[in-house]
Amino acid sequence: MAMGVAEKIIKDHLTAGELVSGKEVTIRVDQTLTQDATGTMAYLEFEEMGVSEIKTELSVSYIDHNTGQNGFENADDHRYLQTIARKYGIYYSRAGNGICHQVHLERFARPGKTLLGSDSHTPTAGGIGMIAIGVGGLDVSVALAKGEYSFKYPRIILINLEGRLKPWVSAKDIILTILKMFTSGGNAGSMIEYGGNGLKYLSVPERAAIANMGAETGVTTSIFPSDDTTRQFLRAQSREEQWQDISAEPEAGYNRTIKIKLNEIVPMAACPHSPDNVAPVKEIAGKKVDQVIIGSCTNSSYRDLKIAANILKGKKIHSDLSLVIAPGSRQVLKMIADEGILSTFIEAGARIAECTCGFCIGNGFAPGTGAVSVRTSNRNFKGRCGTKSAFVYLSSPETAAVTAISGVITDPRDIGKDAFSPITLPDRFVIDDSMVIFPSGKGKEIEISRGPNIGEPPHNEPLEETINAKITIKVGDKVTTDHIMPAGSKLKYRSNIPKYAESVFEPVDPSFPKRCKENRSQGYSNIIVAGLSYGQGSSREHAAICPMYLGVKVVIAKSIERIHASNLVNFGILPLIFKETSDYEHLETGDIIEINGVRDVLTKRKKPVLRNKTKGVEIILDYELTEKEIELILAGGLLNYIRRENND
Ligand code: MIC
Ligand code: SF4
Repeated sequence: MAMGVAEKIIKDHLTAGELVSGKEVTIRVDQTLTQDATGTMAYLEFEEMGVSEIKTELSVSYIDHNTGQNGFENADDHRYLQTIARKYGIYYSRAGNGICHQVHLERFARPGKTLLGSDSHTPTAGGIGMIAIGVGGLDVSVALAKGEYSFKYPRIILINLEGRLKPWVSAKDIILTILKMFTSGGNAGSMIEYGGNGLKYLSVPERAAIANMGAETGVTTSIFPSDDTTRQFLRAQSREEQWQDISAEPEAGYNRTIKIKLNEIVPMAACPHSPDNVAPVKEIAGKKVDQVIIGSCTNSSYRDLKIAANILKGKKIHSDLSLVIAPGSRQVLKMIADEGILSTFIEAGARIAECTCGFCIGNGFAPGTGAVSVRTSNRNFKGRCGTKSAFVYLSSPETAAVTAISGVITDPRDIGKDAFSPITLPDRFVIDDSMVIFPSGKGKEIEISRGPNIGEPPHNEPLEETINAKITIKVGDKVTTDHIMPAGSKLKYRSNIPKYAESVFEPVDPSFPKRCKENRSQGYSNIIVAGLSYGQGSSREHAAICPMYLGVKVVIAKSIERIHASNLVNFGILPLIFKETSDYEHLETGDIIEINGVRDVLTKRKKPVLRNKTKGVEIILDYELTEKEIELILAGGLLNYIRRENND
């Protein structure tokens, strides 16, 4: 049967299951990536598995999220990560080397391979023609220990990009257009494959920007073919021997096909407070802006900074606004320095930030009260930037750069076609991997360094027969993992669960942890009730671990996003969905509820019935769990399950 790009690679890596949408498949994992904010917990979990070596071809631990090192906790985490990397033969990309997705694309991503990463934007590497999936830390630690990953085989959507973009319109505008079409919810269980004659005009970093922000639609991943453009990119990175031709066969079948004419795309921006709240820049033009930031794993490549510099050359930024440039990697930084692009930014009045995530995760550069910030990043959830009252717009580097000059949101096409010159990538990027510590083969004697802030991953108990609980919180639609587990200044507690758990739901209802404790002291478990697309956004498994630590046993929602749903299962929290969404109205915070015989119900694949004792109503619930996931839930999570397996 004729196969598409995704199908070919998955088939090539299949160790169990069939390629049928919705059915569980297990694939070999060739590569993993972690970053410091999710990595510490992932490696602590990996240590619990008691294996002596990793089973992947290549694994990289990146330090990029929290590099500000306010307090000792951060530096201690980095030291822990460095020693554990050396012990187990994992590559270690030091702070300052760049953002994991950008560096991985430049130096490690390979067409035809599979990558599992403990960060939701891992699909960025799909731009080079690999299957790259974002998951929770525990899934990465299992992949390190076993070399495998199981997931539901997705429905594959083919997006054909036809024709060519007009001047001043770029990859970010394509993905924002797609986000407008797809929205940020309801796409779990799908993946996107790109094709079409327009691909030849899109470089690998541009493809990567599109694959990166595919994460905001909630799809499992996005992938591009590996063609001559890919080969050229790898050649410029001195890795041409890693290229292989991977294209879809002409008769390949897809669950859905969409055509996008690139010459019809116009500059777009995601308006506050959701990446899918997309509008043409023309419609919002004229809005006064206080801050512009060009950076993040979406738009911080050499191409992105060069086009921004072309716009800023010889100009000064508006006096009422601050411009920040955060290059994606040390390679990008070195190249813009060598070519004088950095000077252009400095002369224009830009502030230069480290090559890290920083601002994107609310770690510095928080806008002022009620301020407007235009950023090239991928998430503008309320408060994520560090200021609850701020308004964040997401745009292309082109839109960001012209806006920095004019002081108001501006359509880059206003500069005029004549000023436009397309960016061509260099024949050779500057290559210097000296900020990566390579595996030495001498791991055995390494002693792992553990600072006082580093705890142990908590375990859950096996699922009870009857759930007797109080509804601890009821939230609405599109509640993100940033709402559940804020990052920013709290990032340093990622390896200290008791401390981090004090911040669960802080942006929504800071009294949540206290209520959890009260309910437990009265003999009740805790339950979270939510609307549509619960757990969007980040892959942070802390959004499951910390609620678990506070005694949350069940989440009931209208729908739950993919990565968060697996994180819940991994930590033994039962993810249930309403059979009838209108039943959401029958549950309120404080209601006492009971679900009887839940172990038996799950084992026999029956529908759980919830009795709301406070309101005197019964509600039928449902779930989307594989056989394996049910076993994990019954065991109280994946760590218990593995421990049991090891003891058998
Ligand atoms: C994010 O963009 O929210 C993060 C920070 O990169 C997260 C991971 C994390 O919370 O550590 C992600 O996207 O997975
Ligand atoms: Fe880092 Fe932001 Fe990318 Fe997350 S989205 S990996 S915080 S740059």
